[in-house]
Amino acid sequence: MRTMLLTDLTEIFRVRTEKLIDNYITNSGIFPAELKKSLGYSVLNGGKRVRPLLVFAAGLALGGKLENLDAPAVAIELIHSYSLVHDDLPAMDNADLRRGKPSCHTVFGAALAILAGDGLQTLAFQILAEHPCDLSAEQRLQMVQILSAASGISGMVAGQALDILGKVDNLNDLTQLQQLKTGALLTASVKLGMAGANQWDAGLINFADNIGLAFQIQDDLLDLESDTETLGKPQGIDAINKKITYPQLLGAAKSRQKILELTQTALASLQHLGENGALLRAVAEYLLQRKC
Ligand code: GRG
Repeated sequence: MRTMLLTDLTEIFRVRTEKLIDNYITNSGIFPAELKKSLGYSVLNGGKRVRPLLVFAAGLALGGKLENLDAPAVAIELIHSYSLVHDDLPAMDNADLRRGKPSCHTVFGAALAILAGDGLQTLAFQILAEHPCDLSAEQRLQMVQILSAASGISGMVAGQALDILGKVDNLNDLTQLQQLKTGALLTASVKLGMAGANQWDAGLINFADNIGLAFQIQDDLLDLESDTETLGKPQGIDAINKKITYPQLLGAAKSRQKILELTQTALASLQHLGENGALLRAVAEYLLQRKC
């Protein structure tokens, strides 16, 4: 029953996000047709939609209006999807499978995959500026600040650069790298939800910081212990690319323990929200159970 409820909630927001994205890509006049196909292929392809879910959960927890959370939910998923397209390129992680399908560049070629990523990235900011809803200009500007800081040179791109440079060899540096590469966007999801609700809550940022790190450790474990079919991306790619990971530095058992501790800390930061924090708690539990 409890699992049913979690599944239903994540499903409702996944479907909502995908309908909105579909509207912006499939039902738009994007030209040329190959570009449009590569955009749709890269984003309407079965992702879990964790970041939009966090936007909705955070915004609704603080009394935000559902319609005002649509633009940031879509924008962050577009940014995340662009990062996956570029991450899979031969010059980066060189992965030929993503979300269970051949990655964008293997279908459309590297040049179009780079352009698809660029297109998704810029569309994200256009949607924040223009999506019809009653967000104020100040809220939209705040969202642009949050998303650009988290995805750009003080966030995800910096984390990816550290990763590509391959110099990290200890736990502190690995944590910094992962906070930038993966954590920044997860924390930004919660911040975008707060901006949509026009409320600020430090507890929610603490929640996001902790589940963000737990998410990455779990990603490392899944890459080590799962299989390609379940993951929808090449299993063992970290070892192939000689990436340093948490299980390598801590061992699998301690990594699992760390995920539980971080999730406990995250949940404790929601106490003051009472029942309003139920959806955020559900997201944390959903992430603990995820298999891909
Ligand atoms: C600027 C050329 C250029 C490239 C940037 C920044 C970047 C490329 C890549 C970085 C990001 C990256 C791939 C981080 C890993 C984060 C991660 C754990 C992704 C998987 O997220 P899930 O599990 O995936 O939410 P789904 O498929 O469910 O959306």
